[in-house]
Amino acid sequence: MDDLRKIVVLTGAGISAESGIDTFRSAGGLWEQHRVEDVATPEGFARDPDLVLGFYDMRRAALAKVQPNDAHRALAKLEAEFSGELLLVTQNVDDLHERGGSRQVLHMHGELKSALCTSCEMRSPWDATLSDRPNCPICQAPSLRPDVVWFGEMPYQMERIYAAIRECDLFVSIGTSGAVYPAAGFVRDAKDCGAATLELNLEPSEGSASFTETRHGPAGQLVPQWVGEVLDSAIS
Ligand code: BV8
Repeated sequence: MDDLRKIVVLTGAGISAESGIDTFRSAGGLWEQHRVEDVATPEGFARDPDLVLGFYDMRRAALAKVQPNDAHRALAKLEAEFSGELLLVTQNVDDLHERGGSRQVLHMHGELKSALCTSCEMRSPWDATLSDRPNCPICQAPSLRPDVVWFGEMPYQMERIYAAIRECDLFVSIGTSGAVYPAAGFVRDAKDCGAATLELNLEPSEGSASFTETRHGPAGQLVPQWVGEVLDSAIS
């Protein structure tokens, strides 16, 4: 852990699991309740917008009932106290990193608390429902959709993410199954650029073999422990 200067952290649904938010692929997870093709693709939205808007309204409303956990708070502590550069990239569309104290969060798959207008293509902070077809606050058209990246759509800020991965000393993946690209490929990109790679996950992911080190257990235990190691080694 010594002379760490640049860290990239990628999080997935597993970091929010202990807060009570369903992951995608665990038993009873989000995708078991809905077919991905029906609720997380542009085609599904075109086919049945009410189903999709209702799916995201339900998930947005559920945010009010959950709290960040020790893993979110530990990453906020790392951001506040690490003397080097940290980029926190999340695949999650929840706001638990921000509510856990992180100030810079890159939501590569968008956010539940943002609405995208398909008419003016502007984004607006959004805490309410969309299935009632409210007007876009900017152009007034009733054309708002969830500001999330569906399958087949380009994730956000990819250039910024790849630039940080190319430069980092350490890439850490937390709570993701490594099933969805391009995020699932970041570990190999990091290794190709000479970075050390660490997986913190409840169980081996699809990409575990690509990591230099893997630790398995709940993020609420593993992440505070790892952050403590990084900050202690920086002091010593
Ligand atoms: C794109 C937002 C191209 C919406 C999501 C081959 C190569 C490259 C791409 C593809 C390919 N084949 C198909 C594709 C395309 C596709 C893809 O990867 N498909 C997969 C199924 C193969 N990818 C895309 O479409 C992406 N776009 O490629 O665009 C392009 C190019 C040019 C121009 C235009 C487009 C876009 C993908 C984004 C989809 N949106 N989310 C929403 O949230 O509703 S995906 C969604 O699932 C998440 O965001 C996340 O990214 C993904 C995976 O979820 P995880 O976070 O990993 O959660 P999961 O449940 O799977 O795993 C949880 C893990 O946590 C588990 O391992 C578990 O063990 C662990 N865990 C549980 N509890 C705990 C824990 N760990 C620690 N502690 C605990 N307590």
